[in-house]
Amino acid sequence: MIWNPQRECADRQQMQEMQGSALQAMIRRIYNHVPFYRNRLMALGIEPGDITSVEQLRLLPFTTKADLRDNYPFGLFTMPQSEVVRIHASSGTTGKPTVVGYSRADIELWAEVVARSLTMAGIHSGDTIQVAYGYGPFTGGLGLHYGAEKIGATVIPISTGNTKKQLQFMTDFRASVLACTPSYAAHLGESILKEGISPDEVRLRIGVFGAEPWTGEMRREIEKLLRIKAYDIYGLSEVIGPGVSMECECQCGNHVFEDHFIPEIIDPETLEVLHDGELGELVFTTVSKEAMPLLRYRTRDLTRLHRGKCDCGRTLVRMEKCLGRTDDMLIIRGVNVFPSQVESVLMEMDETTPHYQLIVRREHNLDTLEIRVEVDQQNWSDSIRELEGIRRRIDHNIRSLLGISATIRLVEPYSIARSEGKAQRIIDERTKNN
Ligand code: DLL
Repeated sequence: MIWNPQRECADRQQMQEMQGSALQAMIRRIYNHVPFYRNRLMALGIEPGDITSVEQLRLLPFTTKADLRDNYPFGLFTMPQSEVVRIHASSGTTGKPTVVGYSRADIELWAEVVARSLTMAGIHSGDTIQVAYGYGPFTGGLGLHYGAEKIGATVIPISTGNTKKQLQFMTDFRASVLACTPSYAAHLGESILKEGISPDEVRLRIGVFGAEPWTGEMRREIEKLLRIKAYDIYGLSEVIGPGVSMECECQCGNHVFEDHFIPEIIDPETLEVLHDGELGELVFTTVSKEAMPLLRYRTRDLTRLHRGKCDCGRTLVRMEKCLGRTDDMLIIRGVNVFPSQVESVLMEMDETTPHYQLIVRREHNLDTLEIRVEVDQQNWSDSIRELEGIRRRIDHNIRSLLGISATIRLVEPYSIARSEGKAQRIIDERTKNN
């Protein structure tokens, strides 16, 4: 089933027309109500009436996370507080949080795109959805919640944490869908085994996982652990939250809800717009949000876009699974590496669990990498020779597949802290050393 076939299956020309007129209205809105944007546009000699088609998007200025910080907390809002019905915030690693405001129509739009997302994964009113994303300023919990209610599913708003209770609700209330981060899904999967719960008591059939990068190999690992089909949901608070893009049953990339969020891929250095199929930084323009629209917002996420009809019937542009964030790229002896590439190598191996950490240090101006890999219970042995064999194999695979050398450190089962939200996979000690 397709939630909104008129929008999700529109032909390219119809889509561009929709985008063009929505963009025009959005430019007028930010020009009239947000001094930051008015100044930017005026500096380029652009007036609202000048922008009539989506092709002109590339003439417009970018918005960055720094711009959001500079206008903290409400400087980019287009409306008075009396019309803003919700505020979310994402806690950055440094400094002030990023604040996002929603009008009543924005909340409705959000529920619509999450309803589309859930429907895309084959979820319907007969499902019971355990929402184990955090409820609070983080957009995961409430975002999934409203979308799940919109499709008429039964929601278990359990939020994150308290793994024992998660398992009790999952089995007693017969949850058929689990929504949480992939790392927490992996943890719940291993906890089911650890608690000795019979797989027949778990009725899950679908997982809706996102909020952090995860590889195809991790997907297979989680699917095996939970005996489900796992789908990728992508989003970011600045744009709306979860529901910016979602995988359909063909699983050939995430369909972007481009009637509301227009994606572009740019070269992060030259800022030039790249062609479909080229890897670069994902940029979004929100054309229908009211309270805090964003013009060409640089996400720092790296991916590629693909157009062309999908077997599911949707024509919405697809984005590949994110390779990582520009700020997470490591340069190990001249080779560019993303943590997700390391994850692919580790998850291909049978002896490891889905829990690992990368410790990055800088020595003599070069990044060095230590990989902490948790060995599973079955393969954790007292024999140094056996463990050394596993270590050597990981070392060999990392070297031959990624072309980098790293220090591999095996650690015992359950020794890496489990995350309930976004996993902290990278421990960056570079700033301390410099
Ligand atoms: O993580 C929103 C969300 C909640 C998405 C629940 C999906 C599910 P933020 O906290 O603002 O919002 O973080 C956004 O997380 O720029 C990506 O770097 C990363 N991210 C989100 N989804 C995915 C995904 C939420 N499916 C940032 N794959 C984004 C890879 C993802 N990275």
